[in-house]
Amino acid sequence: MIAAQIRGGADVIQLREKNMPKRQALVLGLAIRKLTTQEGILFIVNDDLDLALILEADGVHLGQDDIPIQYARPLLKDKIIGISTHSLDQAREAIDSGADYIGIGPAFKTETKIKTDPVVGIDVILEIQESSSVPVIAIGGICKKNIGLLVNSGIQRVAIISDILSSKDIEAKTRALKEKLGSV
Ligand code: TZP
Ligand code: MG
Repeated sequence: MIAAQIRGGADVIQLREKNMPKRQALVLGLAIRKLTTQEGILFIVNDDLDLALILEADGVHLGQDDIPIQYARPLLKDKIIGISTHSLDQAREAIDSGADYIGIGPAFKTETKIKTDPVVGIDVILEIQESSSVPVIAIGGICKKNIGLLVNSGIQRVAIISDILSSKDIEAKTRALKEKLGSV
């Protein structure tokens, strides 16, 4: 699945396995690291600082309930730390605290995350993108049908789970989404 996403044009792969035993995630992560290194694609580990370090990932992605960045930074050093945000205030705080990129969402309603925050308006995502010194990635419920709404508003980067992974042809779906996104 990951190889197909890379062939389709994914720029970054995130390992996000909330319910997988850590040993299994480690084995999966080793394979992803090997593939992403071969292909020259960034590899980010969600939630787990230890896995990110062991796997020599390019970085870690931390949510609002995960280890705060001030504790993660000394361990990750100059690797990438991304932070999930769900409002203008959280986005500003994440950027001020030294995040290398921020996720913002949910942009639309999503079934993927069990406990989701309220939908963040496209206008708020744009406002954050315009004032941000680091890349801003919209996430949540983004699919082939609605990505145009974001792109037409000027949103440049997205993270997508279910619309890609539920596709019969993962490579073609990733490519179609990437084409709609245009080059940034
Ligand atoms: N954070 C906000 S929404 C979300 C995360 C991790 C889930 C995104 O998944 P999908 O399937 O692309 O809506
Ligand atoms: Mg998390």
